[in-house]
Amino acid sequence: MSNADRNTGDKAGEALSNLLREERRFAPPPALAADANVKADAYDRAEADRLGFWAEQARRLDWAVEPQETLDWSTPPFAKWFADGKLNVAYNCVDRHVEAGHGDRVAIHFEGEPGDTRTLTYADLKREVSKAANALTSLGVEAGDRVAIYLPMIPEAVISMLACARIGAPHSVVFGGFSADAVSSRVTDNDARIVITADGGYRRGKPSALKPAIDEALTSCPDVRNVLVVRRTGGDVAWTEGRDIWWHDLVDAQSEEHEPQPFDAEHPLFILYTSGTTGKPKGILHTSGGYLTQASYTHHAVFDLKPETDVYWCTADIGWVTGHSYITYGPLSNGATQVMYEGTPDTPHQGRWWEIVAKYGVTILYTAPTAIRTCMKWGDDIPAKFDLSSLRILGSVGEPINPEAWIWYREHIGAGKTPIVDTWWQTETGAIMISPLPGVTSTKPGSAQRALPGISAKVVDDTATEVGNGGGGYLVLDQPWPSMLRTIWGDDQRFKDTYWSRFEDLYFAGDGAKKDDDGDIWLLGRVDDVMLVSGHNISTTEVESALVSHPKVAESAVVGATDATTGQAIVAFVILRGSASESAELVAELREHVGKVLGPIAKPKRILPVAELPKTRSGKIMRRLLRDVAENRTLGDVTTLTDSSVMDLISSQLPSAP
Ligand code: 6R9
Repeated sequence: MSNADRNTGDKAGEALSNLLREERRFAPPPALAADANVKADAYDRAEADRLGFWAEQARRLDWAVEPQETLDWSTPPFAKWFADGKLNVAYNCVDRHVEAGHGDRVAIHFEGEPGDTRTLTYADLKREVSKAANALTSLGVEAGDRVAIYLPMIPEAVISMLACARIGAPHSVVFGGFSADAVSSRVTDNDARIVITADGGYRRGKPSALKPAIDEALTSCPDVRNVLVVRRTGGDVAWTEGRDIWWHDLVDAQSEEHEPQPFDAEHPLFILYTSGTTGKPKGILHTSGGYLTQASYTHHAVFDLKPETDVYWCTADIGWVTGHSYITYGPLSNGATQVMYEGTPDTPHQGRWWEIVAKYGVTILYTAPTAIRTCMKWGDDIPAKFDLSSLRILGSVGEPINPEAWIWYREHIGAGKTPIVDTWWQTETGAIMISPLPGVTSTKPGSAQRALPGISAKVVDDTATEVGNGGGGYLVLDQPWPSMLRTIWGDDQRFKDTYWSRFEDLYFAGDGAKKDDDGDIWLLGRVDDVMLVSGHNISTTEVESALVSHPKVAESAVVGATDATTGQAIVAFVILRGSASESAELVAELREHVGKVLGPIAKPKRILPVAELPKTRSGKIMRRLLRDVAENRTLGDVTTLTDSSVMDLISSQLPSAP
């Protein structure tokens, strides 16, 4: 995204439009297009009557009281969708499928990391969710009370979320890899009185304890009454009598009957914290009817789910919004059969994911660019050993996907034929906003392309003026959408300041974007990550994509470090591919390569080969920490890193700055 780009006389800007010169196009397979759940007419219908379109999508759900009112936008930015309707979210995700005669359909094929498996049909899920709902009620949980969930990727994670939804108790899932501090700050912020956790889970071939983090966190959360503990690993746990309760003691003793009560469409469903780059984590609040409408519709439209025949697998963790919307609420509201995997992709071998795809006949796979690039690094021969012919749609989420990784995904995982849906959205948007439709869109490697039917996204400049085709600027949403966040928990002012103050009446997503000549959207990463080099705005994403397009580079992360002459200087951290070895010649070659692809202005000043990059649990590179390294500062907050030792590794590998 760049001012320079908009200035057509600017050579650097022209060179930086390289990404937009990606000319490969992939039309949908004809059979898929012919049978697609959503066809091109959906765009026109939604365009003609956006609210009518969403009212129609709301009818995908079973309402106890059908809504008459679609949107109340009388006090922006506080939206109410379907406000006079009433529904029970868990009923929509479970019971109604059983009532429709699909009780025997598999809801979850669970694959534990050690190789243990469990199959839950929709009838099983209904029993488990009902028992868990009764258990929570027996602990005094009432509608509106918050429940914190800190679990590994096991079925109880989904069961707990649905049990909370069933009794109207908003859940707050905290990623199982987060520290005790992260748990206590979240529990304190939303005043949860009950925590659901496990003794541990399996990661990288061994049990990894969870309960100790809860015990530590709760020393500063005196109001938590009970901790419900799932036994997963069988490891020893410290026990606080009167507070801690085994799940199998309490839940298994409950009745399998539970009558779901309807709640208002605007009843809070969950709070999920996003860390952002600065400040304390924001508790993003989502409510029931609008959220479920859009999670359900987008899952149906973007993944073209056919519940009778598809086997769907989203590799995200439940602690990320992707796990909420595309493991729990979207797929289950649509009656999907899905795979849930507990562990890491390389345990016990680097082909584990592909083995799982072959074993369950997965037809739809949804994962993140970071995982795709990791698989690329491990080598083409690994997926080649497995039968992946069941796959028919591949999805990507979390970061811009480099064209290089996109093509690899299609070729090596999708046999050169599956559509790829690159889905842009955020914790705050609740559900997918910009994405190709697999039966409609001719896809372009690296572009999320177009707002979904019913969604309006624009790219604007500093003055909120929409840019033309070929222009770049800020991504904004100029119309409310059903699954939009309702506020930041307990802080309406921060909600307004963070998202609605940069531009009047527009939701500012914080991402930079460009429009190509067809008007398709290309995401360029967080605007905080845009570099200003000698007066030119250069996006980290573009320089990273240029580096990854070199055959010897597997992954890269680019930051702008303060520089006396140029304002900011481009510093690139690169992970080399298997056989490439580090040398001054290679670094020079990479600089030249970037110069050739993007133009001399984008040549990194320094290129530092490293073994690992610091990432969040959802696979986003923490450029803030790399900036600290590049500018020789002490590191900021590392609590949301997947592996906090990587920063020590990187620091120890680097020569000090010149
Ligand atoms: C779902 C999720 C949101 C931020 C978002 C953007 C980045 C997500 C993307 C993408 C380019 C995509 N992002 N999907 N960037 N292309 N397909 O990731 O939510 O964790 O809240 O992150 O992720 O920068 O603003 P969340």
